[in-house]
Parts: sequence; C-alpha cells; structure tokens
Amino acid sequence: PQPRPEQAIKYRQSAMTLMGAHFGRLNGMAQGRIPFDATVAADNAHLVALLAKLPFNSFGPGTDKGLPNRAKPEVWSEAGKFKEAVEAFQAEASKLDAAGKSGDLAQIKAAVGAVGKTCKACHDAFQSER
Ligand code: ASC
Repeated sequence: PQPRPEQAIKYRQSAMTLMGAHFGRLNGMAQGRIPFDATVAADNAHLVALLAKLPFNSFGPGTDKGLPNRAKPEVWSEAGKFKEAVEAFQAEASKLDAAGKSGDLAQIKAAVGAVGKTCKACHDAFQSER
C-alpha cells in the first residue's frame, strides 16, 4: 500500500534534510570554510549519492497536501520535467561520489558545483518560496 500523504511528505522532507547536512559539509570544504579531509569528503559524497535516491518516490499523487510543504503544483502538472530534473541531480550526485573516491579536492569542488546547480534548478522550478 502507498504511505499516507503525511508519511510521504515527512519521508521526503527528512531525506532532503539529511542531504542538506551531508552536502553542506562538502560545500564547506569546497569553499574552504571546513578543512579538507579526503576521508570525510568521500564519506559525505557517498551519503549524498545514496540519499539522492530516496526522496523522489515520495511525491506520489495526493501528496501535495497533508503536512505543510513547499512542493509546487508543477511537481505533478509537469511530471516529465520534474523527473528530468531529478535524474539530472541523481546523475551529478553519482559523479560526486566518484569525485569523493578520487580524493582530489579540485575534482570534488567541480562536482560539488555541478550538484549544487541541479539542486538549485529543481528548487527554482518546483519548490515554492518560504
Ligand atoms: C545546499 C542546499 C541546497 C543547495 C543549493 C545549491 O547546500 O541545501 O538546496 O545547496 O543551495 O545552490
């Protein structure tokens, strides 16, 4: 059975929160705000790639309401575009994992930038303002 809308919303929001935490550490290292540690970077990149698989099955029909959330109606009315945006993000998250495994800060920085663009593109199109 499908989870209730409130469970689906809570699930996807939780996954997004965790992605933000782990991506934030990489962003900090990419920007020099957090000292670069190749092992920590690799672990966080792997977690982002795993977490990237989680939230997007929880935008099923009827999950626009049930708990406060910022999904725009376009998630459902432009489902094909939403799927493309999700897949672009997931592809960049996989590349981030590979960059993390390389241990090379320049590669990690490039991959963090590319992932961040796909986060922002999807949020701009499909997430409403606070
Ligand atoms: C983050 C975060 C996002 C993205 C986005 C990148 O750390 O929480 O949504 O990066 O801001 O532009």
